[in-house]
Amino acid sequence: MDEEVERIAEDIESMKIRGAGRIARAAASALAITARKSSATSSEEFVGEMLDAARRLIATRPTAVSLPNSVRFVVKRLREGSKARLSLGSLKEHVIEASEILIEGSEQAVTRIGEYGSKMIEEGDTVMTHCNSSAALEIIKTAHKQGKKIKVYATETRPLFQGHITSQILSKEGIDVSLICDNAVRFFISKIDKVIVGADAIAANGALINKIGTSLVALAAKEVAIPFIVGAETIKFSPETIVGELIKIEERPWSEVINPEILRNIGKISVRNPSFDVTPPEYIDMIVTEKGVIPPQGSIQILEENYGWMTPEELFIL
Ligand code: RI2
Repeated sequence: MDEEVERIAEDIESMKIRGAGRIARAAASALAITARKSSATSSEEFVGEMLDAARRLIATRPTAVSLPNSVRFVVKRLREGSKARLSLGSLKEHVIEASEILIEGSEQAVTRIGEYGSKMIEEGDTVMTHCNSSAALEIIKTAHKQGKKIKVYATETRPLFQGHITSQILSKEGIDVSLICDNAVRFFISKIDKVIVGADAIAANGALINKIGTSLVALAAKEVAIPFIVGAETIKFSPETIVGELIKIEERPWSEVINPEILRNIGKISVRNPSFDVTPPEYIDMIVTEKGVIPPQGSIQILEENYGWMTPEELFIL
C-alpha cells in the first residue's frame, strides 16, 4: 500500500479526517493517489492494487455509508474501464476522473443542500444542532447569508466535542451560538424552533444513523412538536439496507470517554463508547438532499435512483 494512502486511511480511523462527507471525499482522493502513483505494468495488476486500496479504505470506519458508496463509485468505473479493455494509461485516467467527479459532486451537493434547506429557516428562528455536520451547517450558514437572524444551540457532543468545531465555525460567520452540554438538550428544547442535523447513513426505511445522542434530540423535538430536519447528500443513503443488511454502529475506544487514571480510581468497570445511534423515520420531518427535500419515506426512491444498477453481488464485491 502506498504510504500516503495508508496515512489517509489512518487519519480516517483516528478521526483526524472526520465527518461522513469528508471521509467519502478523502477516500476518493486516496484512490486517485493510488492510481497516480501506481507502478503496475498490466491492467490486471493495476486493478488488484486499486481493489487493495479500496478494501483498506472501506475498513477504516464502519458506519458512514458515504465511505463505501464513494469507493464503489470509483471501483464501478475501474471495472467498466477494465471490461472495455482500456489501455493501462487510459484506465488510470478513468479512475482519476471518477474520483474527481465524486469529490466535485459531493461538494456541490452540500452547497445545494444549503440552498434548499435554508428555505426552511425563517427570520428569528432558533435552531439546535448536534455534532458537526457540514450539510447541517451549510443550511444554517446559507440562511444567515440571506440575512435571516438565527440563533443556534450547539451540543458539545461528547466524547470528542465536535460541538466545539460547530460553535467555532458558526461564530466565525457571525452567528449567535450557545454551546450546551448534551444533557441540557431537553432543558433548552422549549426555546428551539427547528432541529437540524447531518447524517452518517440513511437506511431504506428512512431511519437516520448519526452521531450518538441524535435520537435523544429527536425525542425531545417530537415532544414539543418542532421540525426535525436532516441534511444528507444522496451518497449517505445505504444500498445495503435494501437487501436487509443492518448498518453497523461503530464502537470506538473507551479511552475517548474516560482518562485511564480516573478509570483506575473508579475500579473495575466497563466503559462503552458507541459512536452513532438510530433515529426512527417517525421522528424525522424531512431529509434535505441535493436532489430536493424528501420525507424519510422517500429514501427508498433515492436508493432506487442512485443504486438501482447494483445487484446484490455488486454490493458485496469489495
Ligand atoms: P457531514 C459525523 O460523524 C457526524 O455524525 C455528522 O453528523 C456526520 O458525520 C455527517 O457530517 P463523525 O465523523 O458529512 O464525527 O454532514 O463520527 O459533514
